[in-house]
Amino acid sequence: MGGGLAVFDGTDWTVYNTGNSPLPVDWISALAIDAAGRAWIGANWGLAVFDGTDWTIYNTENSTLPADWISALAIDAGGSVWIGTNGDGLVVFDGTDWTVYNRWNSGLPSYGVNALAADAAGRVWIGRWGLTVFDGTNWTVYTPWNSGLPSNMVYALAVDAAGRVWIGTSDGLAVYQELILPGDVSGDGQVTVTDVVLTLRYIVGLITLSDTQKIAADFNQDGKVNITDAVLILRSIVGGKRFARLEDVRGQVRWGRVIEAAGRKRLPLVVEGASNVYGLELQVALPEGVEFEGVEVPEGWLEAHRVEGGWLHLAAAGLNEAQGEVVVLSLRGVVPEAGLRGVVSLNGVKEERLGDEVPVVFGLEGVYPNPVRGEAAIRYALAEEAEVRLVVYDAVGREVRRLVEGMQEEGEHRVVWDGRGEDGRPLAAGVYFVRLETPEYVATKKIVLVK
Ligand SMILES: [Ca+2]
Repeated sequence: MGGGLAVFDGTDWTVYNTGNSPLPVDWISALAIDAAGRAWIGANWGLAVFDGTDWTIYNTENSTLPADWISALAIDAGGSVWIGTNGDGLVVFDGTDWTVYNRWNSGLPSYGVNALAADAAGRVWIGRWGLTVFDGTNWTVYTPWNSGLPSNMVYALAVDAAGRVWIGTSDGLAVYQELILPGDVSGDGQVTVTDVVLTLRYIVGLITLSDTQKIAADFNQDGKVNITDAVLILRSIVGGKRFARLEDVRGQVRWGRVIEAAGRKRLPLVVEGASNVYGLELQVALPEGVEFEGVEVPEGWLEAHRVEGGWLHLAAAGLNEAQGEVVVLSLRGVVPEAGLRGVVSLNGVKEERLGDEVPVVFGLEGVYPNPVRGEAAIRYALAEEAEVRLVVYDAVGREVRRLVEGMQEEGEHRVVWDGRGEDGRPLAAGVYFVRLETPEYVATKKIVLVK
């Protein structure tokens, strides 16, 4: 007797071993805890999962796990379990399939794995002979010959909340921190117009960015990526010149008169008394029957836009000041005289509502974007103060996330859903429903979550 798995809660030690649990051996060589609180336990006979009640054992006899000697474990941001073996490569288990990476089919420099860690950007760090990082596509190997790693024998790994990688080697402890060049969204080592375009495309939801890319895109480091950053990145490319402060933006935003030409409607967005307008983000609802055809932005400005779920989302930035008709939308259909309802932000600093003269429709107005990648804004309006429940259900009607529960004021509300369930874990791709309930009113909208 002796050995086994011990759990210390601050007061008591609970020991699990072959005598009192289904553990097949007492020698435990790797551990990881997943987001659901389950313990993944590795030893030289396979892998055990303990959820606090039940034990599940995986080994080469009862599963397609390719090796029995488990030397390292880590769980990535998506919930997949990474399993390092002593000599049979690296295995990833997504809950269904076991995928094996080794020297033959990947960039791994050795057959065995001593240590594993997963970072917030979805990368897996692998220690044994050197330090290898796998981003899902590429394998990069760091050794004392191509990096500051003090030894090529890596025995332990951890990633902290700031993204630093702590590396235990045979020759001391090393800490690795990636340098992120502000504005270098593409990660090619320089800041160019491409980075501005990527930022604009990200703002309107055309693309997603990794955590590292978001840090690079957040030029003013205020924790969010918006049109301010796009303008600042653009300015950093030109450099040298003195630019007006984005905070000094002035002007009154309104819709201009709709003009019909060649079967199309031109709807200008006017900034009256504009001063220091260098960037603009616009989100407007397209009424039933109104189709978006295109957009004109000031000369020399860059823009990205996206039309989805009845919404137009536009982000534009430039080095020269915009005045007068800053944006002109080209539309088809019956455009309301009062223009379109929505929100506009100048420089990412000054936000104004548009088209408020249009009567507000009460109820669940929409989900944007839909399909949802990452985050979606759910908009609804209340005719009067009311007790509100806003809940997301899965396709079979199970409640997966309660977004709002309580009294809310009359008027418009906007709630952001991050695609996660009540436990904070990302939900699987598929069909969901968001349901708004007040004592007077119930409405449901379908949401498609994509990865
Ligand atoms: Ca920012």
